[in-house]
Amino acid sequence: MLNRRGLIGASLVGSTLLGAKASGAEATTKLDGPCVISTWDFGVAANQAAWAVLSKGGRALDAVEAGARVPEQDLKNHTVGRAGYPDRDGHVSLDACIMDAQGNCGSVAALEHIAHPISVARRVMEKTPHVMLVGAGALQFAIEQGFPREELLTPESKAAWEAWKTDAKYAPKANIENLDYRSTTGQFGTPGGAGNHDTIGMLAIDAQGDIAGACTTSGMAWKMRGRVGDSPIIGAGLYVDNEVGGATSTGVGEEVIRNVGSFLVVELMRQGRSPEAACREAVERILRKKPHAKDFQVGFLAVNKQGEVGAWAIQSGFTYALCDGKRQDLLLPGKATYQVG
Ligand code: SD4
Repeated sequence: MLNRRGLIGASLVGSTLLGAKASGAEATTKLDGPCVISTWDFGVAANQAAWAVLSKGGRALDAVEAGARVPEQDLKNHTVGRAGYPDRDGHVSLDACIMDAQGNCGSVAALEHIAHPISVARRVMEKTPHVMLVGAGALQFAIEQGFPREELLTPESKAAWEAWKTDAKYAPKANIENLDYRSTTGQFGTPGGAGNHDTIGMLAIDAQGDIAGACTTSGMAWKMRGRVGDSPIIGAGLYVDNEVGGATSTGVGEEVIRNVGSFLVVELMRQGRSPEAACREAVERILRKKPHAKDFQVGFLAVNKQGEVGAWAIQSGFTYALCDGKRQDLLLPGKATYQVG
């Protein structure tokens, strides 16, 4: 079980356990062999589900799908998948994408009534000539594929929405992923808040050295109906290039889309930057264009072909989970341009 001490402890042992090497101010965490990384505290449990696939010699693609399904079905997680906070009209609408080592990808956006959008995204990739299906068409496809149609708005999420409607302000709150998750799981006793966004981005390397990624979210709570964030956009919320590595993002998706963030991180790694340096440059590109974005949160997480991992966020508070054959429960704080709190 993780606790605040566990987080700090993990960050200290992580470097030796996983072999950090210092290069200037930068430290690189390297994972060995098959491995999986993902965003936020709830990434630990998701990684373990992915590890169950990877440790048996399974494919990275199967691993990231299995991993992403964990927060999708976690009723305490507002909001990836079921139990996600709704849009301002009370509709839970989900975004997800998946990408494999061959450059195949699939995506769904503004999908309602289906608890596992990541699996629908995979079907889009494997069963259609398209990359992306949205809204009513995505729902129709999911039902044709045999996914059950469900009511995803839980009583708890409905109550949060009713409470939000009293002042109905749309104000994304930095790090709500952890604040809210920790308050509902009781892990940290950190005060929760009117939760408003939450995403898992996951990247895995399998025993063949192939990389795959997945990203799934209910997006920003209280968003406008029809709003789509970065998470289902290939190149924004997720990108994988099997020659180079993969990247994923979390936070205010509009800022990530404007900069095609995950593609940028992968291209910077291709040019020789470490995962951390690439994530940092992608964050700083957002800030250079829009200095007031410092009040938002955006975090990038990346792994290169050698298993080196790095992350960077606008604000402190971002965390990411790592898992390989040596350790399956590591959680590290993301470095950030601005320290808050
Ligand atoms: C979005 N990027 O819909 C997502 C939200 C998110 O952590 O990542 N929250 O904009």
